[in-house]
Amino acid sequence: MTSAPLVPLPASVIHDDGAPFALTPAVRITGATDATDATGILHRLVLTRTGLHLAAVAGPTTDDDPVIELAVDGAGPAESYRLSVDEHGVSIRGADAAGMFYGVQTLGQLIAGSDRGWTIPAVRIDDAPRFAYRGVMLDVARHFHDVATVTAYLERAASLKFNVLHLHLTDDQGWRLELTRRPELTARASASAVGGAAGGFYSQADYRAIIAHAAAHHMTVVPEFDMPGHTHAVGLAYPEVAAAPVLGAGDAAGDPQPVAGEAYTGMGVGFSSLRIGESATDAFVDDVLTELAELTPGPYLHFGGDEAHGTPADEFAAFVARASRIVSQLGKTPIAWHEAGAAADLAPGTIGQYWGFVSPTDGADDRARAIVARGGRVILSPADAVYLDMKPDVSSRLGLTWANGPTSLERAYSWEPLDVVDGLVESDILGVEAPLWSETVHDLDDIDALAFPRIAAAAEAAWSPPSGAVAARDWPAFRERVGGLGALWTTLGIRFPASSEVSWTL
Ligand code: TNX
Repeated sequence: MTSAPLVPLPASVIHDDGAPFALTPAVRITGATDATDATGILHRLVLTRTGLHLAAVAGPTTDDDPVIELAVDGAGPAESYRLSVDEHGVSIRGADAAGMFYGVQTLGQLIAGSDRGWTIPAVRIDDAPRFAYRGVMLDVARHFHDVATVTAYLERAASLKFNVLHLHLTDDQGWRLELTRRPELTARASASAVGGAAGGFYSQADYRAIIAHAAAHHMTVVPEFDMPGHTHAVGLAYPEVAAAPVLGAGDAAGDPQPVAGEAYTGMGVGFSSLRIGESATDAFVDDVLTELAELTPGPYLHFGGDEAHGTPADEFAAFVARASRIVSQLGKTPIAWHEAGAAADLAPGTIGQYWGFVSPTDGADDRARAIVARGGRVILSPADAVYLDMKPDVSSRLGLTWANGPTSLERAYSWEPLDVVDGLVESDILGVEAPLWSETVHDLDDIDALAFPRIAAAAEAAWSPPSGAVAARDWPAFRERVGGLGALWTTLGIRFPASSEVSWTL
């Protein structure tokens, strides 16, 4: 076996010459009680992939029972695991529960079908993530995506070792989270979406269900209320806090013009703003951020800050400084899009999410460096590499093209996090996140069609050692490894497009 279809590529993979492990109905899963969750996840993964029901046994087994042994042993860095396979057995040892979960995902990618049945190649893997923050973002504002769609997407992401689900919960087209302090937001501003599609919102119970499902897959939910721009919908509920639309500021050609107090169904950006410096607006911002902090167990709150072309620069700076301080005072770490780096008074430690290009333009890199200078770190989402809503090729029915698109799989893969913003060192980079904006995305099939296979390239940037640092961490080997995942993705129900950049083994 030359290269197993492992994505993201582990830190160390050693293929042994020995015979593979045979996955038969006789195989038992054994594990300490701290591996109980992983036992269930492994059981389901093997069942889905092979149809085999492996029994789990709590205690020791007889010597000749073939076993997959799971253990959480506290050794090694957070989220790391070691996996070894020979013809007699499989062992997965996680440093912690997350590491155990990732070891199980890797094992799922190693299962191979042949005419002699299901096997797992003899291998020794020692693996740990490069970055602590490995995110995917789903825009549930332009089109609403229900709980089932969100949980399906987060499971797909978790299987590629992502550990953050960023939910873009609000935008010009709709407000998607119920707040008891501001009930008019969902009562009056959630029913609309792009193109006149049905809107929707998450009840607080829905939001808790998403968070619980994410936690069971070792993912943290990072919620975003996008402010002070991208707030047209707020004006449908609380007109006193919304500025008049700035026509022509960023509306998309051919789109309907935004009208204050009416639902916006176009795809334009940059025309809306909160009224900065008014006490009604301050009270609104305090309320929504306070309740969001109460509802969110994770450490981060994202307050937006992008494309506020309708907000005067001094007011923008004052707004993001104040919003970042409120989030800090609520005990959370603020995250904002990189434009917030323009504010001299940004709360120290605010995280900046860079969405400029791999080769920065328009000072986007200056904003990112300013955030680092204030003690913050950077999440890299270079739009011309990891924006999953860019068309994968010119003929794609779905997707946009503004970020140097179409974005091929090769381009999505061929960038190095340390090379984007000059002057940043490894420890300045919190991680990598792949956003999926949903102007053209209606349902899970559309999500799969745009996210796959490029999400695998983002996973590798977030998890694996730097490009070229280890064998097989390069484009030719990646294409081959991704191609080998076709069978697993198919059995998991992922409707990925058969990108012609990859030769798929199905
Ligand atoms: C830019 S990137 C946006 C979004 C759009 C996206 C479409 C960023 C922070 N804002 O408002 O949905 O482009 O690709």
